[in-house]
Amino acid sequence: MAADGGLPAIKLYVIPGSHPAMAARRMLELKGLPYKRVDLMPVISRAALKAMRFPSNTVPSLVIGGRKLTGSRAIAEELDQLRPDPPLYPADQDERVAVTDAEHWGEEVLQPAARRISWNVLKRDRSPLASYAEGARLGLPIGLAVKTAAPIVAAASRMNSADDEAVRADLAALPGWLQRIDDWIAEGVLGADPPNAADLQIGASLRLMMTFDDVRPAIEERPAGEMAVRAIPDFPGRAAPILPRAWLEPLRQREPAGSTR
Ligand SMILES: N[C@@H](CCC(=O)N[C@@H](CS)C(=O)NCC(=O)O)C(=O)O
Repeated sequence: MAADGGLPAIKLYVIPGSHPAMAARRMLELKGLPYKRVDLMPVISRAALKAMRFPSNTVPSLVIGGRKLTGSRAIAEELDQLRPDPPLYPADQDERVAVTDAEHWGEEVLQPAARRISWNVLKRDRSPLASYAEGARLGLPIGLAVKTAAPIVAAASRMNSADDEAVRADLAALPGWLQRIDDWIAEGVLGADPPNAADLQIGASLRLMMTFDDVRPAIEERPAGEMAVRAIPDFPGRAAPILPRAWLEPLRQREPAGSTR
């Protein structure tokens, strides 16, 4: 069904604090497409999306003119076809391949790591949850949602394998990942203005990681962090330091930017 102005009606299903959902929100904003946002509680979202017969049970999921699709990459491609300007993918074929490769890596490597770190942090202390739900309409008061969130946080940690060993390994890998992102920025694959699909995919994961006081200092002052803030200017949520100091050691050992040693 067409919404006002001949555009199809668009409804985006998100979970507050979800980084791929935030990437989809930015895509719609950048393209100037009006849409209705539906906020879902984590874990419960799976049953809701399944009942609505989306292709998969994760967010972001999108209804567009009655058609249902799931996944940040599928959504980027769909929106680029619906409204090509500003483009999320370069017109030049080689550049497009480079951006799509970076986008895939962002979805497959960085996105799950950011998710594991988040649930591990929130498992240790649920009090920051409300800050991630800022502006969300969950159908119950945010305070109540947070108070009753213990089983949801436990289930989400389990479902996303956010165990200590995995998260410690993610943090050890992060400096190498950040270098890879900085390199892509130097090569012009990332850092486009307006942001491309890979900037939004990778930027959203970095922005989520930057809500953690433990991790933000390792990201914010490097090109990767600056790119992420340009791509996604607002990302709600903040969690005070909580992770074991030893896990953060690899993040402190970075050579100064531009060092060739
Ligand atoms: N890689 C997919 C997956 C998205 C995904 O796993 N989303 C999470 C939220 S960040 C989700 O829906 N989780 C369900 C849950 O928490 O129960 C994408 O980019 O769209």
